[in-house]
Amino acid sequence: MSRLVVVSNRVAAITGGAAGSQGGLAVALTAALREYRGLWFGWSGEITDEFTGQINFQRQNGVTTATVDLEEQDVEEYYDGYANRTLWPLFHYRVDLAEYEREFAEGYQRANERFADTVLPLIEPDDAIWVQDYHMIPLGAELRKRGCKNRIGFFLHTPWPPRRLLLTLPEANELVATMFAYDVIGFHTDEWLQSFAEFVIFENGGTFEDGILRLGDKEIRLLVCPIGIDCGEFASLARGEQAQKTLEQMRVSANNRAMIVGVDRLDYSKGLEARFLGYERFLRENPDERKEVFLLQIAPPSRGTVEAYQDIRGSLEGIAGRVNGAYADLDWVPIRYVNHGYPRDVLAGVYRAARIGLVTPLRDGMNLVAKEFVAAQDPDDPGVLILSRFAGAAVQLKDALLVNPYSAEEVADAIRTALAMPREERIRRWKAMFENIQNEDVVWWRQRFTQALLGEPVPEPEVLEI
Ligand code: ADQ
Repeated sequence: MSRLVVVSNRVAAITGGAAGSQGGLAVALTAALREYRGLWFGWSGEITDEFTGQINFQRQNGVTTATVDLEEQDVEEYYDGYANRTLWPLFHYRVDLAEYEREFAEGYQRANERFADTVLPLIEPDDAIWVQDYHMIPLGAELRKRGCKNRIGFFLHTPWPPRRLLLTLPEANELVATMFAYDVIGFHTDEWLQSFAEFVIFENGGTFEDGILRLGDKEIRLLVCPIGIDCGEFASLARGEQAQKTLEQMRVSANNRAMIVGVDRLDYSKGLEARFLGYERFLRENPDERKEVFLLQIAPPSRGTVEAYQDIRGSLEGIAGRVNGAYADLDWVPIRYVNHGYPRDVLAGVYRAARIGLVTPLRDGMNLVAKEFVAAQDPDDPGVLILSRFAGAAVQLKDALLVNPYSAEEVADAIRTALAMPREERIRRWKAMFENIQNEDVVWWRQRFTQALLGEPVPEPEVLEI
């Protein structure tokens, strides 16, 4: 292979991997690109009056990025529209929130054609191409239409919904058919992979055996490839100076109370309303323990132009206000609700200061916060992870307290159990989870995918089912 070409909706700023600045995915892809002298292509995030296809190249820390501006209609229909109002809710089982508009589907197709036109001249015959996520599902097919013979892989960062749900999408079959252009398709869990295979076999025929989906003369490798974090880096971040400072601050402000922490983008898939209700139930049912705890929820707003995201913001403020109104005292507020992001080293300190990490998405492809929480703990006195069964991460992190996030009772019970958990049990559970996060880290993830993309044999991961 001469090079790796990564295509994704947005291209991360390549900062050279300085601790505290980059997210895990950016670190992972940057490292892969460095190893394979790569190119990273995507939308610049800028909007122009008319699409020109002009590429802006930048060379940073050994990686070349190539970005293109989009026109306003593309952003409205492709990004805000089909990606965030149609596919995101549908892929997270929220058919009630999914908006099915022909303009969105057309804009999505058009933007993908434009991406294909723009990136095609940059591709050399031996390059392997790695397309990322639900914004770009038809990109591989568009490249094939333009004569691209390279190996092309696709990785989905979200869940893949059951067939019955996916069929509510008017162009479900056409969209899925575009995926037959890929050589490899990767999912975080076997559950998402099986849903995809079932859809294809039911709707199109074909077989799925030994990781290979066969459709006529087409062969597509379906790969379980759970994303990890840079565990070593995050753990050392949590021991670093800034994290220690944050930890001390949190300890002082906690005033001997146990901190429960939640960190999520403000998104309906993350189960924040149900989480607040579960915590409220804990407060109601445990009057003696009430003032022994507080919940810190950090949730920076995202996708603010989409109505569902404005609604969830209002609703959460309502619940937090009600809970605080009902239970707060002169010296205690039960929910601290913070609406902005923090640098990763501060976040690491917050995780380490917490007695409980409360990670309860209603549906999540993986969920990296759960892994970061574990990586940041003090091995001698670790906090307890309460994790939704419906996050991809639950497959690997079986030693968390797994809960049904829809059940306020289960969430309340898990909080009580976590608070009472003896240190030996906390250590035992933490060790098992840390080991997994260390072994199946972000380097493992990208190597696994790139191996499959290059047609090399890839062993199945150890744990496949919950
Ligand atoms: P997301 O839905 O964004 O990712 P997640 O995996 O939890 O969810 O990653 C969020 C990242 O943002 C984490 O690294 C976290 O530290 C960071 N973050 C969140 N809130 C923050 C805050 N307040 N301040 C600073 N940083 C914050 C999508 C899928 C997931 C999948 C990932 C990767 O929805 O299921 O795990 O992609 O594939």
